[in-house]
Amino acid sequence: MLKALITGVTGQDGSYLAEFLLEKGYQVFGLRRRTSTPNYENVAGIKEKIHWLSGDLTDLASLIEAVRVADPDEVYNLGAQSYVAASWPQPYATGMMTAMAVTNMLEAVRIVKPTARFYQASSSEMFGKVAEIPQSEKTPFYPRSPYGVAKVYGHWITVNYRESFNMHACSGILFNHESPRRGLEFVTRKVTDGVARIKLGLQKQLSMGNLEALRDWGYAGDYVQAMWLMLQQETPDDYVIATGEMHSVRELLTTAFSYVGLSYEDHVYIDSELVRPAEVELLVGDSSKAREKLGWQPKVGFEELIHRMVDADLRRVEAEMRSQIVMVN
Ligand code: NAP
Ligand code: G4F
Repeated sequence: MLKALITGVTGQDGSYLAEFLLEKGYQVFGLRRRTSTPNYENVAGIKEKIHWLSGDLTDLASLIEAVRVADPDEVYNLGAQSYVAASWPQPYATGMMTAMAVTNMLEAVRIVKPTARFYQASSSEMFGKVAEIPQSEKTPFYPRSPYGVAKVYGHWITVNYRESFNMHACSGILFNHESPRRGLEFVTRKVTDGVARIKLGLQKQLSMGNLEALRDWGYAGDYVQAMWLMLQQETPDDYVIATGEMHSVRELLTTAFSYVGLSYEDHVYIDSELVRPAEVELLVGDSSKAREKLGWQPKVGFEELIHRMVDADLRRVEAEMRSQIVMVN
């Protein structure tokens, strides 16, 4: 039986990847750091099937022990401080969790199990102030946030370990991908959660930042398959994963509000505090290499994705309302 170790398993991508690998018959080990309020919501359906290991990406000894216990064939390094906006107020912590942590994880693998295949969660944020449209594996990086800078480090240290130690290390340069499990602070989920609350009468207004930003939004469930495909190749390499379609935050608002018969203009206001110190205005990916070499392609389109997310938030908020009524009675 193949064994996989996933960092960030409680996050959006980690939970979809764990489900995908369990389905394929893998034994899945999940690294979990200690938090004062543990949150297993994303992995609720598979919690008992995961072998839990205690560790923190900033603590090399814990990672060495995790790799020793799991003895993995494949390691997926998805853990990070992943919210771009938080990287300005917390630049050092972001550097430790998103950049230096990659060296820690690579070192743990190199020392304990150098033959294990390694996946690094790189990001389209590395393209930042984009040098060309669309962005491919050949596009130069110009990060625009401490998060983007940290991801560039993580990307290059992965390439460096591949070249220095002949490790099977891949870097997936993934464009934005979303789902009902997306954190509530990210723009798609903030909007779909806001739409559900407004529709159900719990909220009237929604504060937003830059509505003109353009993103290439795909479905997380499709993207974790690309991670796995990368590690099945004989030769390790780097791949852009994207839909190739670009939409603005304004279009996102129109799509989500109109789906429930509302108009975003009646509810949205701009809060200048939400506008970033340096913005990534536009991201759109060229994933032809992944499509040709991995045979990967996205299945869920933008509109379907946003509709699914609104539906899921409507169900969740309604359930919360019902349980509150029961508690009051
Ligand atoms: P996410 O939902 O924010 O999940 C992040 C995970 O990292 C959580 O499980 C979190 O655990 C864990 N983590 C954070 N700091 C840690 C530490 N010090 N030690 C151990 N675990 C730690 O992120 P995601 O959207 O699934 O993204 C997964 C990865 O892909 C991230 O590296 C992200 O930067 C990258 N990425 C994401 C996208 C995207 O559009 N989603 C695009 C490109 C790249 P807790 O529950 O304890 O916080
Ligand atoms: O949803 P976002 O916060 O995602 P962002 O910054 O693109 O980063 C995400 O994708 C990256 C891949 O490109 C990942 F590496 C990263 O981990 C993360 O998953 O913001 C998207 C856009 C930005 O331009 C932002 O300025 O939406 C704009 N925006 C406008 N109003 C807002 C808001 N973003 C958020 N979070 N909240 C707003 O109210």
